[in-house]
Amino acid sequence: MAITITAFENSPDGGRGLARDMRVRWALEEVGLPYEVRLVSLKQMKEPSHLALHPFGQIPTYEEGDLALFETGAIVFHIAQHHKGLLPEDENARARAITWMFSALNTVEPPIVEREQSRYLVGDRPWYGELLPILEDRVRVRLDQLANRLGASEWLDGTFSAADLIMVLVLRRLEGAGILEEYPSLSAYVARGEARPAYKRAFASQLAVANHDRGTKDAKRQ
Ligand code: GTB
Repeated sequence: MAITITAFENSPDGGRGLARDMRVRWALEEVGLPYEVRLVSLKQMKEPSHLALHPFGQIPTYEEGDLALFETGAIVFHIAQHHKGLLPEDENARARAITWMFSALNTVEPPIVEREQSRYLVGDRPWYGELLPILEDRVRVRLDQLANRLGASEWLDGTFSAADLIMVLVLRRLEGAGILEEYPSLSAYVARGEARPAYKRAFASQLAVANHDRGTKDAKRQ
């Protein structure tokens, strides 16, 4: 069944793999499923046809036959449930991997996004200089705990799983913050994820959108 996902027409990160469609692209690449990408503008995301797919007017969405999904956690889980390679076969190991998926999304990601968003939301307030270190310390609390649990292991629980895929991309959201670098084991964990061939294919396909866009703009300027 053909799969179509949506992604930013103009990703604010210039295609550096930080937008959440990267999670879906990477999962599809890991299990070897081909997919189409429909690019949408910020305006189109708020129009009825996109809102019918995504009630919150965001990307990514996932269409497969008459099934339409939103929320990257659910999409990656759906892919992992139906194709080998992203969740262990053993029932308990599978349940633990799913637990880690939820913890990446519900426990580790929120303080990271809170810190990042604070600059856009209140970066111009006189007290922002006091708030930022507080938010950064909230991130460090989670990274300390995660690094303790990961120890010298390669992946969160045995072999690579959908949980690592999501956790690696959640940690990548710290790019430029100068915090992840305080945790050599977590930096190495992210690097291991980025070294996977499926990650590289997903990253290249997201970057190609931005490069194509730049090429088109350059051609128009000439
Ligand atoms: N919980 C949802 C999920 O996991 O699917 C969240 C989806 C979401 O946040 N989508 C964002 C979106 O559509 C794009 S990924 N935003 C537009 C809107 O809400 O109107 C968030 C994102 C965007 C850009 C960067 N970047 O450029 O670095 C990183 C992450």
